[in-house]
Formats: sequence, C-alpha cells, structure tokens
Amino acid sequence: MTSALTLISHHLCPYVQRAAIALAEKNVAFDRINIDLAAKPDWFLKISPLGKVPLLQIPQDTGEAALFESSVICEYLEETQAGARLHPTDALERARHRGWMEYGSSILSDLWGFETTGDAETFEQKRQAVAAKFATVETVLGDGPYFAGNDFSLVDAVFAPIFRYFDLFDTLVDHKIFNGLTRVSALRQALAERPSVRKAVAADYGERLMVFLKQHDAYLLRAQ
Ligand SMILES: N[C@@H](CCC(=O)N[C@@H](CS)C(=O)NCC(=O)O)C(=O)O
Repeated sequence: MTSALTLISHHLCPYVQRAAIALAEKNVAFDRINIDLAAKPDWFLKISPLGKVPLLQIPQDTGEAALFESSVICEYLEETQAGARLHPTDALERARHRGWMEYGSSILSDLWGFETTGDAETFEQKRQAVAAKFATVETVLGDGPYFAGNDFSLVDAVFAPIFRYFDLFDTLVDHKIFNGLTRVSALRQALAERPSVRKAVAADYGERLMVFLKQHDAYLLRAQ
C-alpha cells in the first residue's frame, strides 16, 4: 500500500488548487489523479458524496479514507502536517481567516457566471458582482505581501486560483475589475510569484481554460 496522499483533481478546478497549494506549502509529497468531470468514473462516484473534486485520499491500515470539500481538506492538512503554519494561532484571527476563505468561495460563484454565460446582461451583472467583492477585499488588506502580511495563509491559497483566471481573462476583455485596487493588485502579483501557487496547475492550464470557454460559447470571448 502506498503511503502517499492522493489528491483527486481536475485540471482547471480552483478548489483543487487550494489543496495542492496547501500540500506544497507543507512540503507534503502527494499523488494527483485528474478525472474527467464530464464522465465521472464509477470509482470516483463511490467515494465522492457530492460528486465533486477535490478529494484527498489518505491511506489507513483498514483501507483508504477520502476527505471531500476543499476547506475541510485544507484544515485537515493544517492540523496534521508539520511545516509552515497556514492559519493564525489566535482563535479570533483564525475565525476571521475562515470567513475570508468563504468570501473567496462566493467570488468563485460569481466568477463561474462571468466566465460561462453566453449572455451580455448576465456577464455584466457578474462582472459588477466580482468587482464589488474585490473592492471590499481591498479595504481589509494591509501592506502585504500576503493577505495577513508576511505569512502566507490558507486565505492566500483560496485567492491565488481566483487571480489565476485573470491571467487569461485580462487578454480577452477590459473587465476593469481591479482598476484602482492597488492592494488587491499587489496581492495578485505576490501570489503569482509563489512557487506553491505556480506548481498547483500544469503548464497547459491556460490552453485548457481557453478550450473550456469555447465549449461554453462564453460571452467573455466576444465582450469588448
Ligand atoms: N465546495 C466544494 C466545491 C468543489 C467544486 O465545485 N468542484 C467542482 C470542480 S471546480 C466539481 O467537482 N464539479 C463537478 C460537479 O459539480 O458535478 C469544495 O470547496 O471542494
């Protein structure tokens, strides 16, 4: 039986990236299996209650445990793995960080509409929603380089995959989402340079994302 953790993944999934980033920050070796979410394998459906990635498989004497939900996986890694702490030690600060992780998930919900809709009106609504949420993030950021200053945290692991989308989106449309948001823009830059963030996706991520947009006939590809 292998002793390594296995991350059940999808090439583009931002939630998977959170777990991959946390594992890399903790210096934990892991295997990664990418599945096709359009044709979910039976073995995956048996162990994924919600039919979603990521899953973290953890070898046990009795077989293999599978954790689902990215925030649960990240919290488990924080509690069980040595290495850099990814949550503050203070309970109030830790709770605050968990709140901002949730906030990142709510940005992802709006971003899903922004990137997949074929309709101009929905696109504009989602663009405004994402812009408003990042304007709020701007008000809680300090001098950086990361969300909580010098220490990289799980909040950063949540925001890095969100920013990554814009490496492609910026080349397609003048969305203005980060206009005037100097702290958010600096955070985006710092996260893009972080090795754990860089290696959380494969080299062909941008090409795959472009294929995904074309498959959805995304308005994003036609927007001015
Ligand atoms: N709340 C979940 C969200 C995970 C999620 O939405 N994963 C997507 C891919 S990015 C998925 O597996 N979708 C497949 C489906 O819904 O059928 C988490 O944080 O892990």
